Formats: sequence, structure tokens, C-alpha cells
Amino acid sequence: MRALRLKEWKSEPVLEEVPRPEPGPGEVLVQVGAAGACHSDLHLMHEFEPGTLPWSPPFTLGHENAGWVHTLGEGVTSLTVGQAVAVVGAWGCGTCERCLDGLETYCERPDLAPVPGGGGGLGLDGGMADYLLVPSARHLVPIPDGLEVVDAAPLTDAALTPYHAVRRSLGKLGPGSTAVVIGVGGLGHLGLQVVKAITAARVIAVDGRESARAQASALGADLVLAPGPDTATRIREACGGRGADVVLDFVGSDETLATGAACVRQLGDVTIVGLGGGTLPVSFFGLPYEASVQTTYWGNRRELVEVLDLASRGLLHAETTIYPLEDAVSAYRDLAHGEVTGRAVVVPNDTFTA
Ligand code: FEH
Ligand code: ZN
Ligand code: ZN
Repeated sequence: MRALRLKEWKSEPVLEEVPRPEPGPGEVLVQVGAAGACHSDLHLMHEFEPGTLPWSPPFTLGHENAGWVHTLGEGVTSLTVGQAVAVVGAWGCGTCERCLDGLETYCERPDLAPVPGGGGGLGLDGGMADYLLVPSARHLVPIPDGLEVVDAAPLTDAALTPYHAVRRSLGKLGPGSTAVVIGVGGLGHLGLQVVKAITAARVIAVDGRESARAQASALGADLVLAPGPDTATRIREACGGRGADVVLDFVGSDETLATGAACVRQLGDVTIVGLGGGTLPVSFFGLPYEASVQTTYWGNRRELVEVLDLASRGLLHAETTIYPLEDAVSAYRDLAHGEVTGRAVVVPNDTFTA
């Protein structure tokens, strides 16, 4: 089968022929219908050093996957061949306190988990390939009727990650509240939709690209701003001087984090989702009283079920740019140049073949 392989840190991925894996007991072989190209993959290719993460290349890229059940390993009875499934990306040990709570992104047994906090495309072979070997049926969620595989794949990361971040602050997003979405890209354009779909908050969107600002307006942002020296002031003014209840930073640069800290309300949340490498000094008088700064990482199975439900009812929709697998390197190049509208999605197979 074809697979886009990351051979080592700081290297360009290579599309090559590799053996198609066979599922062992409890495992499932998925024929990949679609695999999203995540901005994090660019960090794997160009920036991360050995030791940045608790796993390392070589592996096949693609941690945002959906497809069809192709082969069931011995003992797997909860799925059927040909069934359309979305892949829950983080593959933990399944037995520790965090995994038993479904929070496999935060697995605490690196001695038991194949790749702690990682999964297919993050330390193990991922979905930028014709087939994906999934270690357990618990990592697969049936795609509801009304949703195509190619539309479900980007939801498994680009929607699931913002969904988890918003749910974490849900209590602060009631009537009269304001959420700020910084960065209206692959995750941000879905984060904006998540806020509108599951909260009563007004949304202020910030992005340096006119196309992204236009997209944010079309998606229902109440105010859209370009980044600049007065952005935080304008946000604070738009919130009646109080500041924003929740700031979702999908960029994570020094500048965007500083904007978040300068516009967040007392008791508000600044949530760092983007891997921009920025830092934010946190001190007693450096933030409004009782404001919190946190990171969040991806999401879990239960949240993916909820995201897929919202999407099947038209309440979430990933804007996508589609590439065939042989053009996957171009997808990442376009992503690196900021030339992708919405999410870049690679399609190894557009239909199921037994
Ligand atoms: C990947 C690698 C490291 C940190 C965060 C991520 C996210 O893109 C996972 O969706
Ligand atoms: Zn990702
Ligand atoms: Zn675990």
C-alpha cells in the first residue's frame, strides 16, 4: 500500500510503498477514506527535535482520519466490514485512571501505552496511507448517517480539539458572555462554529488574512478584527470594558498570547491550543484577577461522538480543500504557505473496496 512516511525529525515526508498490515487479535484494519493535514505535522517536519515528544519517527503521518472497516482482528464483534468509521486519535493504554475516564490523550502509563498521548500519525503509523491499523475497536466511532467519510475526517482533530477546549470553559460562556477566537484556520474556523453551536456567547474572531476574516463573518462571528496594536483594546471595548470571558488562541505565538492576556476578563480563561511556540509570563498583577491560562490537547471518544452528532445535524461543517494521496506533500506545502482555506484533507480512497 502507499504511505506518506516521516523518516526522521526535520525532514520532508516521502510517499512510498509499504506492506499492508494485517490486524491481530482485537485490532482493526481501516481502509482510509480521508486524512486531514494538521499544522502540527509541519512542526514534526520542520521544527521538533528528538525528545520534544515521547515518541519519534519513522512513522506514517496523518492523525485526523476516517474510512471504512476493512478487516476485523480476532475477537472484534462491535464493528462490521464496510462500516464508515471515524478514528479517535489518541491511543493510550486503556487501563490507567485517565484512560478509564476516556482521556487517552492524557494516558499516564508510558510503559503500557504504545505511544503515550500519541497514536496513528503521532508516533505510530497514521492515515496518510491506503490503510490504517487501529490497535482497538474502542478507537473507532461509527459515522452517523448524513455525514460522508471525507467530511468526518477533519472533525476528528480540527473540530474535536476546539470542542474539548470550549467544553472546558462552558460555564463561562452563558448569555452575555464573549469568546474570542484567535486564528481562523483549520481549527479556528471550526472553533468558531463550536462556540456558536453549544454556547450562548458572542464571538469575536481575529485573523490577519482577509479571506479568513470573511470566512469568520460568514460563519457568524459577531465582530471580526485584524491583529494589531489596538486589538486587545478593541476587544475589551466590545465587551463593555470588562474583557472577554474566554480567549481561544489557535495560533499560540508571543503576540497572540499577549493579546489574550490583555483582553481577558477577570475570572476568564486564556486557552492555548496552537503550537506557535509563544510564551506568556503569568504573575499576580500580570493578568486580571482569577484569570486562568491553560493548554488543552485534542479531545476524547465521547466528545468525538458529540462532534459527529452536531455535524450530522448541520451544526458543524469543516470547510475543506481536497488533495489525492499522491499530492499530500503539496497539501502540506500549501498549509505551510497559509494557502489552504479551511482544512486540507488528503483522500487515499474515495470509496470502500473489500
Ligand atoms: C499534535 C502533536 C503534538 C501536539 C498537538 C498535536 C495536535 O495536532 C493533535 O491534534
Ligand atoms: Zn493535529
Ligand atoms: Zn492509560
